[in-house]
Amino acid sequence: MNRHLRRLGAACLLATGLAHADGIEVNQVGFTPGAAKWAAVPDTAARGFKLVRAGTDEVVLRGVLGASARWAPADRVVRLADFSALKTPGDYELVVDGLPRSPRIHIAADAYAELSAAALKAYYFNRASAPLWGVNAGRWARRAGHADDHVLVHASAAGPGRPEGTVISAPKGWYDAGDYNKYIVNSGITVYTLLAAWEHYPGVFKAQHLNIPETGNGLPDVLNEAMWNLEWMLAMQDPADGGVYHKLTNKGFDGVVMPADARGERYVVQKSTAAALDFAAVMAQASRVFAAFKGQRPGLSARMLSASQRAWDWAQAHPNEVYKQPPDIRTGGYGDDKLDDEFAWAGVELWSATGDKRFRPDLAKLAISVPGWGDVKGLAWVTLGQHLEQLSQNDSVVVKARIVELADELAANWRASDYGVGMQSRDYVWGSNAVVLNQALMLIQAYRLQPKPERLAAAQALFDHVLGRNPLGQSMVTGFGAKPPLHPHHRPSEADGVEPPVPGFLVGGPNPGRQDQKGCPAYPSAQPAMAYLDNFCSYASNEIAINWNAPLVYVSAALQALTPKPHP
Ligand code: 9MR
Ligand code: 9MR
Repeated sequence: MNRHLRRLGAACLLATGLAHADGIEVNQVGFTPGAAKWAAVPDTAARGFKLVRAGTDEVVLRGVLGASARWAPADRVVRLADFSALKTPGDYELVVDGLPRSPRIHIAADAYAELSAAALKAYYFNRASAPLWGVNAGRWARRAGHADDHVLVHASAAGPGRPEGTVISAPKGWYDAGDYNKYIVNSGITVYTLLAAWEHYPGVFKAQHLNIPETGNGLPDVLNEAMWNLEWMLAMQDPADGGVYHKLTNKGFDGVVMPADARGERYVVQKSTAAALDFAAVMAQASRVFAAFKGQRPGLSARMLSASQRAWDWAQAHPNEVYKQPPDIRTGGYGDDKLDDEFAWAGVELWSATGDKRFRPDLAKLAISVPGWGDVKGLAWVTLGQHLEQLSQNDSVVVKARIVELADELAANWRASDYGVGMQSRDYVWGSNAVVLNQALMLIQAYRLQPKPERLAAAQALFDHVLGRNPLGQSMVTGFGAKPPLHPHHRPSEADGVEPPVPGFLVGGPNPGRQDQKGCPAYPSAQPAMAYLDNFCSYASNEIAINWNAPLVYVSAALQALTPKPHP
């Protein structure tokens, strides 16, 4: 395109307010050799496509484009190119006459090793209460923020043993997101997903060395990193009654400063039923996981199990303490008034850890769904599916059937999608990229029980969606792909004076809700799958968050471990 035409293009874009994604869209990080592989091609008169060795005209594969079809979530006409037949490791480009070449397509046996390690290291970068040293953090080294050893008990959390203003200590943990607060509810699903990844794919994580301060101490780094948050969570339980504070927070959000320069007073706020149950679930799961490391961590597993049971007992006695934001607190709510899923999840984890039937929910009455921070019943099914040996024959039939029922629905969405991605318009909500990956996570659960190839293919398609096969042609992970996010709503990335953002973070993604800061520029498109803005001001589409990164860790490890190796 000459400069004149390019300007004209820009003018059209301004005039119509529409983004013209005129490129070929493809996963920009790569594929394992045996993976299903697609690219999306803008509507074109061409019939065929070619794969060439990157930077050359050497053709390695030819194929025919799928029919033109309009994909509703973006209201765009596209054609699909299936190049799954290309299984030889290397770097390629997809070529269609009349269109610019695709971004580089990388095929390698270890295609996701680096991504999965970076997605986990992102948690290290979000640690509270510790300096990030140059040897571990490179150019993103920074001073410690938030010691959290002088935290005030807020009026909403006061009780006889700890009246308002009592000073407690609850250091460590991860900052939740682009803000510097720490929330138990969101920690629940996050730690669960990381520990599940470890339980399901130990081989991937044993091979991983994150270069964090604990690396080499005899624990795998995924557990070292999870411990950073688990230690904080343990300190959020009131020893007097077993109740768990909903969050540790400032009164309002900090300015755009580095952690060390954020000096607001810190509070623990209201004990809630959701916090107690999410805590109980994760501590029971962690006690199971750390039981295998009694040598390295004597007493830890038992301590976690007893903390879990005390939180469970508190929740039984306080079954409806819904979080209500006090008037002087303005940070994230994570409020949830539907608690049966939390009860079921905590019950399943405690039952799995102890074998005690009194914890077990009635499986016949427990529905299944794609998990999120406020809907955790899917996590109960993940644990049940992983521990079929603990179940009766009849119950294990129920568990398999329920997981397969959800996966079949997700696979059907994928089959029916003209873009080859099972997301529906309604799925593009605040944090949609995590909806994408949690859908993939649930498809993978069914694949683990019954390895039908279409389940893995549908999961791969969802994974591709956040790595570049989307109508924005955008990788949604900082530091990865040809066009990654550059301005995430992440205070350290914005305030550190380092050009690239901290790597390994999944941004929230397209969200037509547009609940952004006032004055944030218009999005390039209002279409659900395109309502995204790579700007710091757009926390509704471009923030990062611990619960969103966790399925990125899980799915990248799973696809790395599960994708069958092609026959030579
Ligand atoms: O940084 C905050 C982010 O973590 C939240 O998701 C978001 C919505 O609650 O709010 C952000 O903080 C903004 C605040 O709400 C209003 N003033 C500007 C803040 C961002 O710079
Ligand atoms: O992920 C949360 C999303 O589901 C909610 O719609 C949104 C508004 O309540 O809040 C999101 O969580 C934010 C939290 O409240 C504060 N830290 C940043 C989180 C991600 O934006």
